[in-house]
Amino acid sequence: MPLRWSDVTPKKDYLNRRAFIAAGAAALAAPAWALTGKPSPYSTDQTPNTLEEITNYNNFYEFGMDKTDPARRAGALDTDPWSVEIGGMVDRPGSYAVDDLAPANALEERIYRLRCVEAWSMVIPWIGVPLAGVLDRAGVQPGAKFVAFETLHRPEQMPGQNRPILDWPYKEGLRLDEAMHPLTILATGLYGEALPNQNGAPIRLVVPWKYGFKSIKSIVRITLTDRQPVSTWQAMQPREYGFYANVNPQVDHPRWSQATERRIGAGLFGGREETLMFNGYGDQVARLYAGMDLAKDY
Ligand SMILES: Nc1nc2c(c(=O)[nH]1)N[C@H]1C(S)=C(S)[C@@H](COP(=O)(O)O)O[C@H]1N2
Ligand SMILES: [Mo]
Repeated sequence: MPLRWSDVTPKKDYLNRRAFIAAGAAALAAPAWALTGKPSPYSTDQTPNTLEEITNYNNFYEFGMDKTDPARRAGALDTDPWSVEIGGMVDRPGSYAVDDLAPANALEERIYRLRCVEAWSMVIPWIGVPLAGVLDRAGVQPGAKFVAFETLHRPEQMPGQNRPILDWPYKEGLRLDEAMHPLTILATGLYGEALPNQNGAPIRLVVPWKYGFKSIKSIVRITLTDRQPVSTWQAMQPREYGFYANVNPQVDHPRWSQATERRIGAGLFGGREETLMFNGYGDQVARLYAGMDLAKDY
């Protein structure tokens, strides 16, 4: 049975959280959810990483390349006001507010594994909404086959964008059926709070069966298209990073094995875990790739 947030949260944090609610300390991301703890059949029952781990070990190159750079620098990003431009092959293009895309009463908790292509992993209790519902609201037109995403470009607040580390803004893409899959969410929170900036505030993609780089942060643009978009990492190193980027222990990165992973927080003696096909979500997503050669379409 899927666990509730209160079951999986270390007692200390849970009590802190209760104190936080009692103090009415903030406009919470999900007051309704926090009280009902609506569990999800899509959640793993594995123990989530701590908030400390999830918010201090990040990849967010807009703030630097070290794992601790985002925690130190992303606080400077102004995420309010924020809007997401939805366009391309949709019936209702326009500028959507975050609260409009992910209203408090629609938020769900999804406890997902996150497997970075660098071979480390975490378990993160996201709060968000299925991307499918957002796309349905925008009205996907019949000819659309892919969804392209873009991160904010604001070098004044994202110091990494002043350097040619990547081809800014960061871009990602999904095939339409991947985007519509019920596991695919837009997250606006984690651990029952609004999303910390270093995790991609105010709204980011989470696609748990793909390498972490597909889960693009701080999204400002979503475009429906009939052409396969080129994502940032794919454009940088096409031999190393493909469009699909499904977690696959049988297809090694040219420079390292993908057979195992290091769970953050497992400690020095935690050992490595076997990486699972589709990051363990194969029962739910393998059908999307029937007939494809995943060594070729990596
Ligand atoms: N815009 C943007 N999105 C991004 C990245 C980035 O550098 N910039 N890094 C990606 C990578 S490589 C990973 S593993 C995840 C990490 O998410 P987390 O820091 O919330 O765990 O974010 C992904 N989304
Ligand atoms: Mo990653």
